[in-house]
Amino acid sequence: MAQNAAAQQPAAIAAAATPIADKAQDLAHETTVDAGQALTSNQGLKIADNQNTLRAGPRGPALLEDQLFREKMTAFDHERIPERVVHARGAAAHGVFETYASQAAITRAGFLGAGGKKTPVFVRFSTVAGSRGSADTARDVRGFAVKFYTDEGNYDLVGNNIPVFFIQDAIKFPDLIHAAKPEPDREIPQASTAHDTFWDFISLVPESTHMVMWIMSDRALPRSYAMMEGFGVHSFRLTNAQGTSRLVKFHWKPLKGVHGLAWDEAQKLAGKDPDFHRRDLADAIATGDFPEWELGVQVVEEADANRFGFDLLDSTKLLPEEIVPVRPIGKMTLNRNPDNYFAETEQVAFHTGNLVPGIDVTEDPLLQGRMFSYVDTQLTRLGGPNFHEIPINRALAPVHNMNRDGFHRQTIAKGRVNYEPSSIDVPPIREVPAANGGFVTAQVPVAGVKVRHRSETFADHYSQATLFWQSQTPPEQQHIVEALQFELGKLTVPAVRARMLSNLVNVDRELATRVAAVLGVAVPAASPRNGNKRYAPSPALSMIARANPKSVVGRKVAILATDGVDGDGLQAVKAMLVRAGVMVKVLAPHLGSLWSAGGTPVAVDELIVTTPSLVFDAVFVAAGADSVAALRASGDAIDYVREAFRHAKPLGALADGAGLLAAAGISTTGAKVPGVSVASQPAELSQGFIADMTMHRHWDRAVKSALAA
Ligand code: HDD
Repeated sequence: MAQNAAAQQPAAIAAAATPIADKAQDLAHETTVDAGQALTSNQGLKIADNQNTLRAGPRGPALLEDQLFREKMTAFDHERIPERVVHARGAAAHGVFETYASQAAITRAGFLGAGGKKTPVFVRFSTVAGSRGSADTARDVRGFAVKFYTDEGNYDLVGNNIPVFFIQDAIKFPDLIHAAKPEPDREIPQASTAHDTFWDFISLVPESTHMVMWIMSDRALPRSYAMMEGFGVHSFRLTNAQGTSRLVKFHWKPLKGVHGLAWDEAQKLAGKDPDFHRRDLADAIATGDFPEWELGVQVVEEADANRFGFDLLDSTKLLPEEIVPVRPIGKMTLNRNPDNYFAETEQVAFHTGNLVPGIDVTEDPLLQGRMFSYVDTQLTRLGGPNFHEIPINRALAPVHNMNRDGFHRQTIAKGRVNYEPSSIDVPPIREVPAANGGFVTAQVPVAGVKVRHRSETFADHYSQATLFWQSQTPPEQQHIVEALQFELGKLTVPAVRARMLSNLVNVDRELATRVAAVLGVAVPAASPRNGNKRYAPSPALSMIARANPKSVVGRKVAILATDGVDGDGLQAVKAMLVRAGVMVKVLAPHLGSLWSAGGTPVAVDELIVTTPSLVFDAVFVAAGADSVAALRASGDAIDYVREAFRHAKPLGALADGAGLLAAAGISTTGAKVPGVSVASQPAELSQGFIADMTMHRHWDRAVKSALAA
């Protein structure tokens, strides 16, 4: 008997060792479709009455024995789990990562080992400071966390949309987050850094200055998750089959280019459509406009960790792409929306320690602290140590070990042996040598005396902040200045404002002078600063210099019209835009259909008052004398185009539609205003309105002087 069992086991193990290729298929076992089914209790009991509690007579008190009421109410009372202590608000999607060509020369990671190799992924984007119900468009860093379900186990790249971080050592993380989150006495403000405690902390921690420049830029106001870069932030390690390890920085480059919102727009969106980014992501995927990124690497020899004038173990520094180029190694496509927000997006758990053979961590003191926090936090959030069994977290690679029991255990591990080594089960559960795919830590020498001490190589806190400022185009610099004026203008403690200006002077005197101009404070003298490395400006750090002015696919356009519209003209404009891949909506003062000067009625998609210009990328005014006259007389329509103009969006009109732009004070004659175009026929759109849309925004408009909105 015993011999028989032993003979059968290798086949069983071989079958179990085959990874499932597809996460959707894996999750399918867990999904349930309730529609049309009989209503039951959790035990499968069919329920006859879901309207009335059990009570003593029709007007009598409820009875404690009502197990159906109690089960339902208990489930409801415990529906919520603690939100993430940071990154609480997020949205996610499934997708696939495809490797371009084998990276075996630099890493033995199997999912990077062959051209065309596809790996399922789940990606969660998030804001950091706001709570779960806060607005998507808060000025904040965005989380960019990717879980690769590889054949060798789950690999998590838990990054942000900004390549550097506020602090150098994880021991400061709780302080940073306490300072950034709402102030503890009144829990105000929600999802905003514009308050005393945040800037108090920042002003006392000069290493945060570089990151502050990034969050004051439009990087902190992405137009779409699909239009953000992503960064692994830290230096990680890649190790190849020969055991050679190198340092690597990971980059995600969006194929839609990198674009931002206007600050005024972001604030208004927080009220009008707080779900702006999650809606945009879900809609894009539902309509087949799949967000895509290339994964790129900057690879550096271990010996060069300090060669660039800063320490590659310091997460407040970036490695300029002009010094070490980013080499694309694969493409990620997000192509499927989650079926259930809670089960997938809320319960997904990322961890910097979810590594695969060939990818490892470095001694970066920020990353080292993260290696503890991510599992620890899930114990409270997901209620115990078995969160790896939750379907969205479950590896596609087979899982066999001696971890047992604990709250909410799902797996039923057969047999008596829950330890190793053992001789009772034949063959026993076994370790796997590196040569056969086992994980081994990168063999790098470390030595030292135990100290609480920061390396001198981490001491230069300003040179890269200066690099960032000097790499921005004039409109981007103006946005940084305005953001700092706004944030520091909100402070109630003057000493904090003054201290921040002392930091800014160390970045750039002109920056500090422009910020100080509206704050009513003198520009302080620069204080002695550690390090003064001079970098050549890096165009890669500018969103505008690196804009991707090719495609308008997925952009959203509002066409304004009302009764008396030139229907044929409107349909021709719409057809041209749709052919270019644009999503078009007709907006009018009333729903239903518009009578058309040309005969065919035009269907209305949305009301002008319910769907603000904020949720569109560009606005177009249809032709037709009666339609234009009515819109010119409408304050809502005039505000609509003014607001779009103020937010630097492309504006277009067909023929006499230009009358609405003129009524809003936008010049359509004489010298061309950037991003404003009038077509006499629909065919002219490709050279005018659509060409203007490729630029996404026309930040070079003299916005405030041209139009006091
Ligand atoms: Fe973190 C969540 C990214 C520093 C501790 N972090 C979290 C998420 C992202 C990041 C994207 C959300 C994951 C999700 O969608 O579920 N964190 C970063 C980056 C950092 C960083 C790019 C610096 C380079 N984090 C950091 C430090 C610590 C943490 C220094 C603590 C030592 N982070 C956490 C956490 C969270 C988290 C408390 C909260 C929820 C979670 O982990 O699952 O463990």
